[in-house]
Amino acid sequence: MSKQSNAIFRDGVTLRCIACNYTTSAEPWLFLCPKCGNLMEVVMPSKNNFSWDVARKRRFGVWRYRELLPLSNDVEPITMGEGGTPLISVNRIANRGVFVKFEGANPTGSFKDRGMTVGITIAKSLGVEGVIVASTGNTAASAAAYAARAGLQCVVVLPRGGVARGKLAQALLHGAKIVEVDGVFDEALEEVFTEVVLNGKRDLYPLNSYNPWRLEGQKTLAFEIVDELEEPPDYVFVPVGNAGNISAIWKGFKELYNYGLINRLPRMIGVQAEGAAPLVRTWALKSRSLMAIEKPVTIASAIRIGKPVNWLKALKAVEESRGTFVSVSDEEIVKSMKDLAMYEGIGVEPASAASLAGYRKALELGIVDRDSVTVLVATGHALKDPDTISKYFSRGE
Ligand code: AN7
Repeated sequence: MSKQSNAIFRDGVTLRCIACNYTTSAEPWLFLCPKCGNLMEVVMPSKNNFSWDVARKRRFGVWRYRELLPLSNDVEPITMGEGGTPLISVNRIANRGVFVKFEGANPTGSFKDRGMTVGITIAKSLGVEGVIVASTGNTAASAAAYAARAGLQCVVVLPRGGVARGKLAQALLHGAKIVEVDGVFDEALEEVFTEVVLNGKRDLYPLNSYNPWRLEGQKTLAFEIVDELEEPPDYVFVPVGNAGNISAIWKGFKELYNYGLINRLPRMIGVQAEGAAPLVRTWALKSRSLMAIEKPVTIASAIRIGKPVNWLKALKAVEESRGTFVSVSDEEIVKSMKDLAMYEGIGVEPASAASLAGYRKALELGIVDRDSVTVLVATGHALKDPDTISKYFSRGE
């Protein structure tokens, strides 16, 4: 290792188990609790000198919130100006007060860049040869690009035939080594997890979302929403696959609240596709173990995931925020994708349209009301998945 790992992190940052609360020092390679085997989360110091006024003089994006991130100030980030995405009002398809946070505007076209700038910065400081991820596509595209920028190798493990064409093209373009697995994403993740986490291989740093450090970058999505609206919204709708993002966004809001930077919290609504809805099932049955889906099916390939690794984090996020999980059909996803595109000019990939579809479902079910301030997180760009567009959209006459 080229550097003492504790020099990477801000003083006072620790890791805590999400199940048994076992707490230990900040450590880049600790992903599972040594006591009970559950996932770890990053705990920020109890005091923070972050100020909106100081931060707002910096470029809008992930690193604007530097004091709220766990990396020490003298670590030089590997960055492409990720984050700083537009919050777009969608008054033609919804009431005033409903906004789309368009994550397709990130450097590689998805929210994954927020986490990758932090994850790759850590990998670079560790002096490893490269990084490895299992992915439904966007994590692979993002890891490949940021690894290239950092001069690191990148290995991506993908479900064969399960990755949208634009994402696969990005992984190729940035020179990642592509390994395909026969099976769904869950099997690809299992493979990486066994190799790196359980067998303790340390030449490649794993950047899937069981890595709590990567999720720290993704919590900035909450900071940006508050930064722009100047207060928290009532509801945040997030498409859920491996469930890292909804957990990270909630963590961001909670930290702002704990530091006294906001005085109330939004409700988090997780949206899954009907054929890939393990968390909707687990939530509905009030189960304390995951109701996994063996063969997840949906056109939204990004969230075609049956065993979300962050399931417990996400359940806790939704429970603490007094939110809920809803499922939407592929037809509802396509309809929402069309409406965003044709009435608002916002081009998203299918998984991202799940937020709007979920919002419509929640209105129908009386979970939200039309006049609430609501943010729909549109996680990835339309160009990620050109084949779905060709299949469902006809040429205008
Ligand atoms: C567009 O790239 O899991 O619930 O391997 O690409 O944090 O998993 C992608 C996930 C939503 C779900 N929207 O986020 C991967 C991967 C888009 C995505 C999600 C993904 P999580």
